[in-house]
Amino acid sequence: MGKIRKILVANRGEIAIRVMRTCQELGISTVAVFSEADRSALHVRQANQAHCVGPPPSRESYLAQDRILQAAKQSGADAIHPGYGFLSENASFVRACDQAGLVFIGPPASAMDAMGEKTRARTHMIKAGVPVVPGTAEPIATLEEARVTAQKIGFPIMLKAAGGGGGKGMRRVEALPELDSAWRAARSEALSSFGNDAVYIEKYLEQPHHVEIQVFADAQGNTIHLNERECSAQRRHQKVIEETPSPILNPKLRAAMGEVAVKAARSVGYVGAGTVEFLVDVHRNFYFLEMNTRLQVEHPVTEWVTGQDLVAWQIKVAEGEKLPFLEPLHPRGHAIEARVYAEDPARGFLPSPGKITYLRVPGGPNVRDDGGVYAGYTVPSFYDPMISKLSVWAPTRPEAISRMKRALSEYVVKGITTNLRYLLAVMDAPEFVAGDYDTGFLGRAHQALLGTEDPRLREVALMASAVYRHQQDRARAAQVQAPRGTATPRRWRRFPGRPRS
Ligand code: MV4
Repeated sequence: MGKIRKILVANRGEIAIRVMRTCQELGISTVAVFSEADRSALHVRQANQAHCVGPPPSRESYLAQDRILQAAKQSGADAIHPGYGFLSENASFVRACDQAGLVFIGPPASAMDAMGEKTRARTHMIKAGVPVVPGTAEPIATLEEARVTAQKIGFPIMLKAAGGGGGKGMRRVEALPELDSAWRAARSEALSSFGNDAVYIEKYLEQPHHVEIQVFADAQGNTIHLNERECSAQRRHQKVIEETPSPILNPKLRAAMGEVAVKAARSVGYVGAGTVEFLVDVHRNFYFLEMNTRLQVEHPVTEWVTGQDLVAWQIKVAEGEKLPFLEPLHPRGHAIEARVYAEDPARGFLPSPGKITYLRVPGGPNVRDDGGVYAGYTVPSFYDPMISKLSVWAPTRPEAISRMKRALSEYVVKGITTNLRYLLAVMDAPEFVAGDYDTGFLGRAHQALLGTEDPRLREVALMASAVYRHQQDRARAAQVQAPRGTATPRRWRRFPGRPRS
């Protein structure tokens, strides 16, 4: 492993830009790949070179391993950074990179294999002495076995797809009579989502928190953690707000979780940046949930409090360098991230692709916008509608919340609908402000967060529109009253008509 000179970023949007920014600082040349829907995307403009890898559907472009590898070869890249999503956790792609002599900036394929399937990961973790949610390590073969096992564990239980993730193929079961139909539903959803109908059982944890630990390992066997991120503010398994430190951890619990996360990573021979996800129950017991073998969307909050560039260290570790920040690391202050989506909260968070006609991105002290769009850009409908991640840092949590509210209120996106107002409402939600919100928070607060329209604002809007119309009409009328005898088009003389937009 030597110095990397050129990196192909096998991704799009904000994360592709994020990775390229660090490459540029390190003097590393960048290659973008793009689909036909992304010709005018910002990540293409950020890169030193760009290769079209296929039609809009991800399967034929960003997920097409051969086309990505071909672009890497043609461009003379010596490494591939996968970002998150797409090919980032695909062990067969890692092997294909290895075979092509390309450095994959991420963990070895064997670590991905170990963590990819939930039941296999649970088996590894139990062996390593990592606490997992009580339940089975192996898939359940028959409905009869499910009945016996569920009764032994005690209801409520959770059926989970072995191949799964993201809440698919997951069913909560309150009591024995419901097991039959839940079993069938979980299996068929698991099969259609993951091509694998294997299902296992866990004890159901009521109102857990989702807390994850950032880990980092180098190829020399040094493994450390960089504290936690609180990610309980999710809706439908999509994170909306992330923060660090978690308001529910104390130093002792943090140290215990960090130690366990490092143990988990070491046990699978992990190298690079990874995240160990835990569920934390009401008694503050914590249980391994899964490991994400990639850089996470929410890594900026960890960068804020540690002052480190995680992408830079991914690259250095891939070059064979030792980790520089062997513990103790002393994270400072508080950071919050809000995900800005092109979606309409009032219409069930329906994606709202389309042309951005005006964009004002917030700035000022300790505000960071990881964006992937620009004014005049059309957000395509083919991909995830996240357009930016807004993150802030402050010495304390209340100050970080104030700063986030200030930054959100500066944000202006016209032409498409965004969740910006919803994000502001989250910052004002009593549960969030109190700092004790579990994974059910956004669901419970749903109506309050959508807010009600202020009738006075409706009146103001009507008046403004009447004034605007009046001015337009006067302007047109002035044009109509052209000097006598000039050749004013006949249609103008009758009535100015509606202003054309
Ligand atoms: C659970 C759980 C309660 N008990 N497992 C949802 C996504 C998947 N990765 C794990 N999930 C859950 N697993 C047991 N045994 C509750 C959830 C859960 C959840 C977890 C993390 C973040 C948000 C969540 C929202 C709803 C349910």
